[in-house]
Amino acid sequence: MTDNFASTEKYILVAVATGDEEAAWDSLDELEALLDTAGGEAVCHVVQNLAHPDRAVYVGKGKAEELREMVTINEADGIICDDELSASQMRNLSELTETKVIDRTTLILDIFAAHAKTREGRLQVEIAQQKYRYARLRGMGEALSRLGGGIGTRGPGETKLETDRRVIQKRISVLSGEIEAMKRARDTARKKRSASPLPTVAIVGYTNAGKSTLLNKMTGSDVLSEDKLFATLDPTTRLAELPDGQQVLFTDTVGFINKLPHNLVDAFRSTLEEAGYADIILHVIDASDPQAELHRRVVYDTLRDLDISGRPVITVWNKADLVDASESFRDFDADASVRISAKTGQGLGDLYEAVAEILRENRVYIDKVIPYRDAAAVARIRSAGQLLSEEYEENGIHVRAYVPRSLNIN
Ligand SMILES: Nc1nc2c(ncn2[C@@H]2O[C@H](COP(=O)(O)OP(=O)(O)OP(=O)(O)O)[C@@H](O)[C@H]2O)c(=O)[nH]1
Ligand SMILES: [Mg+2]
Repeated sequence: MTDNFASTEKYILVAVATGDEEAAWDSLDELEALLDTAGGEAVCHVVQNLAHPDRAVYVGKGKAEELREMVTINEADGIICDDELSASQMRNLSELTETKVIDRTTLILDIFAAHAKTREGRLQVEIAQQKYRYARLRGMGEALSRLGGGIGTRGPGETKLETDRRVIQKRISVLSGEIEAMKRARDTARKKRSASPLPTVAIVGYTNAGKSTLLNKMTGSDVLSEDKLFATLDPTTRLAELPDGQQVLFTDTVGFINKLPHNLVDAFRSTLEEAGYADIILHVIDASDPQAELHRRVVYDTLRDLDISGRPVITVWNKADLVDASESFRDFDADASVRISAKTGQGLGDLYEAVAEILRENRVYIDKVIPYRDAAAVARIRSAGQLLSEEYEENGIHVRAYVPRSLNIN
């Protein structure tokens, strides 16, 4: 990702604490991880306590003055603020500090732009970027030209981000049309799949929790997993077999983060909707992260924003190899809770058992003779359910099995 730059860009990270100062420092650590993922480097963290962010400048004027000096002393390329800024805040802060100002949203969008691989992912990121720019171009003035190139100005693929509002508006409507068409195609594909349904499990969670590592461990695949934020953007589905022989489809999804830009939630709504159709949601949490409880809440809030509810949830406390065995982890909002290490494989048996148990509850027992002309139904039972016995009788195949309710074997 740093290929575009001759040298690493350096930034001063700034947050306004409106209550819990500790939380503001923690959030800056996360902002630094985001910047690191984007290929930049943080030179220092600054927190200002205010009743609320300054409407005109974000920080107080005096603090802006200090920041200007800090930029000079540290030879920083700019300032990154830990909230989403309005156009005028960005312009004013940029004028007062005489440097480039980026907000948390722009930084996240920049990472998404670099990590989007599929056509749909790229469209989704671009539409979020264009909407963000559209809402701000008019008020940004000088601040926009200060942005120049580098972090905060990169679009997905070859796309150059536009600076003309009319052009942007047209582009947004073209992109929306394409995304809508893809959504229709996906709906059709889902309907087809449900003719022979395997149970599906959606893996969700905070970014860097270990979702992709878990998918790889369970299904022997090699989805990119790394110690970077938002390594995964595009959903990947893989088949796994539970110890009882039941086949299940697992889908790895994009991670969530605190203060996830609304435009991004909206843009990814259609791919994340898939999770809403899953039989089970696996909510992966990095149990070794001191912020695990905050992450847990952010994930539930984001799922609610996406209207994903009413599915059974298994909370997966991951990275157990990094936490003390005596520590206890619970999630009273979940239907089940397991402790695992996706890295070592510890606890995977419990996870499979929890999945199998929920699937069993979703199951009906059948004991019937299926006419020979419907023999295809037996194949469906074999792949989607658990075939206990089959006997070839005069009138057909006598089957005893557990099948998903959705299979509709009559
Ligand atoms: N020690 C330890 N590290 C783990 C474990 N699971 C994942 N990791 C590490 O955590 C980092 C993030 O893992 P990923 O699987 O990429 O996380 P993700 O949830 O898919 O992250 P995004 O796709 O970026 O949202 C990687 O460096 C993994 O090696 C675990 O059980 N123990
Ligand atoms: Mg991932």
